[in-house]
Amino acid sequence: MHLKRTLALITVLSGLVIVKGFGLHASGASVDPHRVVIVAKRYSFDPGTVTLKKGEPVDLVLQSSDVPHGVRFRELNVEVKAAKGGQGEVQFTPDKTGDFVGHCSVFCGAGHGSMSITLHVVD
Ligand SMILES: [Cu+2]
Repeated sequence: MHLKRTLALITVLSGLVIVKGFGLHASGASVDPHRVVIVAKRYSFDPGTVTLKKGEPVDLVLQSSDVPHGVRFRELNVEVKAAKGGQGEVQFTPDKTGDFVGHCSVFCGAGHGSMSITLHVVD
């Protein structure tokens, strides 16, 4: 009996979440992905932490202010590279919450190994 009731409640609640999700998309002011610009320079990314929403498309722009750099989030299967003084762009939609550490994916010198950035993906 209790299990049945719990299941019914879960069904109702997940229905609400789905409706709410559609509502948000339908009423969204913009369909453009959220644009996030990250500046890379020896040996850091600015900003060092970026907060994203799970399920929300993002346009990640990497700009280099010196030598070529890249950033790779292995767990999210996302990578973007920027040429010397240039920029690169990648679109993706985070599909899980958590903290994902990205590392520079183009060797850029002595401090290359310590170049990292954290993506904070929230619900
Ligand atoms: Cu590097």
